[in-house]
Amino acid sequence: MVYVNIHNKLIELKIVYYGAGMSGKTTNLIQLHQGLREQHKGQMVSLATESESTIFFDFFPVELGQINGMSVRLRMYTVPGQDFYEASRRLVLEGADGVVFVIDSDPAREPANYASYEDLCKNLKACHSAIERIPVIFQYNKRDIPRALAVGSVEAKVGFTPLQVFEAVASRGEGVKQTAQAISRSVVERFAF
Ligand SMILES: Nc1nc2c(ncn2[C@@H]2O[C@H](COP(=O)(O)OP(=O)(O)OP(=O)(O)O)[C@@H](O)[C@H]2O)c(=O)[nH]1
Ligand SMILES: [Mg+2]
Repeated sequence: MVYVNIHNKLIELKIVYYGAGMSGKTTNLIQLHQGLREQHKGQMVSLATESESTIFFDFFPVELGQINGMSVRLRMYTVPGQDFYEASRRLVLEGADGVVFVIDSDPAREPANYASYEDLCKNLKACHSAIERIPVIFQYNKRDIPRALAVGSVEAKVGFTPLQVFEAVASRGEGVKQTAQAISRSVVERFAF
């Protein structure tokens, strides 16, 4: 949910990276954070287990600059994908203005991708939102994996058409910026126009 502070002339928009455990959400945010200029980013906060799974969330703010005399800040989050962090996922998703759904292209993770999509829909409802009501972009990550899932297969299975679809190899930084720019543009345009 967009947050507007008239006093400080600040608009904050929330973007959430959602997807199955180990699909590459945190890797996306780390790569994105590394690629941003110092003056445009705040510190990245990550809470992870020793085996690198996110426990609660990853977060950092991005300062986009001024639009119509207001400063625009994006708040970038990832949810923890592992099944047992259900409650944390809902808390992080609350108030999301846009979602990047990160798909693991490993064929063995096909059921996990579908389960995560269902979980996303369910949690959006619990947050009084819906997948059709906010910008959603799909990212097929791990395109370097042999016999990677066909792009479009998840959309066909779940019966949903996202605003845009990107391919990525987040561990090499490929496709990360394009995905982030697309969702950022969508949430800002939706709010501003
Ligand atoms: N082969 C390959 N591995 C990747 C890619 N992106 C991320 N990984 C690896 O996948 C593993 C999981 O990545 P994370 O970014 O921690 O995944 P996550 O989605 O944040 O996982 P949770 O926090 O448990 O939900 C790490 O070992 C990454 O290095 C990719 O494009 N290709
Ligand atoms: Mg993570």
